[in-house]
Amino acid sequence: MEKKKVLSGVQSTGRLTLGNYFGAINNWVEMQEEYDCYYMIANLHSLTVRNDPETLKNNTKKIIALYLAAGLDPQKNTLFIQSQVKEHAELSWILNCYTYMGELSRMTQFKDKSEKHTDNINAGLFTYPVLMAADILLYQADYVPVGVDQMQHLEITRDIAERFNKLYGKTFVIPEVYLGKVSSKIMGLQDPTAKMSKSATNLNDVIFLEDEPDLILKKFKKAVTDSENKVQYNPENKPGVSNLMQIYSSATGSTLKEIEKEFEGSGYGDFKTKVAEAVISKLEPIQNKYNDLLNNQGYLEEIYTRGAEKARELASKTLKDVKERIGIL
Ligand code: ATP
Ligand code: LTN
Repeated sequence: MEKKKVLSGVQSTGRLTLGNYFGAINNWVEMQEEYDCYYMIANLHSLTVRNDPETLKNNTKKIIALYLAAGLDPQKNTLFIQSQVKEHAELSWILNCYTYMGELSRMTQFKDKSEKHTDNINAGLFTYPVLMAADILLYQADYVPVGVDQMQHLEITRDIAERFNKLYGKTFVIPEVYLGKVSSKIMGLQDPTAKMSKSATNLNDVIFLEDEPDLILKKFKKAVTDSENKVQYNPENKPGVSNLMQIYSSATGSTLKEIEKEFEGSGYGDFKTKVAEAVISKLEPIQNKYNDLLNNQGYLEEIYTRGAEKARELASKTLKDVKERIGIL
């Protein structure tokens, strides 16, 4: 039987965080045996905020290196850069004409980002979910592994696909969101009520995947908790500790119940050190491999060039079908 298809991606804006890793990339690694996976770097999506061109180029390559370092096998997965498969931009235009202003203006990411970048509320920021829908629908993806913050974008993708299918007959597979077991949302260390975000202004709020062990330990030591000194999962009343438990669970594989047991009677100081140590040992091999890969740019280029060729085979087929159905010569 043909394997089910999976597509996902991360933007190449800024440095990747522990949230990106536990919320997205780590789950992808688990899917590579069972599914036919396409993982891209959403560099066109990155243009919705201002970037320095050289930095954007470097970030794009860094993410490919990180995909490989995290354990994505280039033989088993198609790893590619969004801009190198022209069909994304082309389908995105077409789908724009099947998407309503009303539904786009309900997107919380658009509202958040336009509040953050008041000097640059560009049209791309508004139509961002349509490009994301094109990314997914081009590959007829059955599953899309993302963090919970992207669920709304998945919903609109499904709505667009269903609308199109109703008008022209079954063209697109209707994709489903695929959430990881625990860490579909890692919160900030300083503000555990908001997601850990690479664009955070307080650097102590975020663990970057490139952070050195000493810095990781320091950031965890400073993490906001509460005055109870009791390691117990209760996201509503104890958001800081609950978030640290989630992180520990992702790093070690222990369940939340097991963690409560493990730290029964011990204070937050000890717990925070253990969380930091678990994260450091999870990241260390990845960081080593990542640094090696960055020194081998030729290899990276080979991977993403081959990936784009493979991705184009499927993307061009879908786009051709779409054009025929709507009467575009
Ligand atoms: P920003 O924080 O600037 O909005 P982002 O990190 O959310 O950016 P992407 O890099 O495109 O944006 O996200 C890539 C993937 O990482 C998505 O699947 C997203 O859901 C996931 N992700 C990002 N932050 C977190 C988090 N704190 N917890 C869980 N998953 C996350
Ligand atoms: N918007 C996503 C990144 C992204 C994506 C995609 C995720 C762009 N295209 C297609 C899954 C499928 C985000 O995580 N911020």
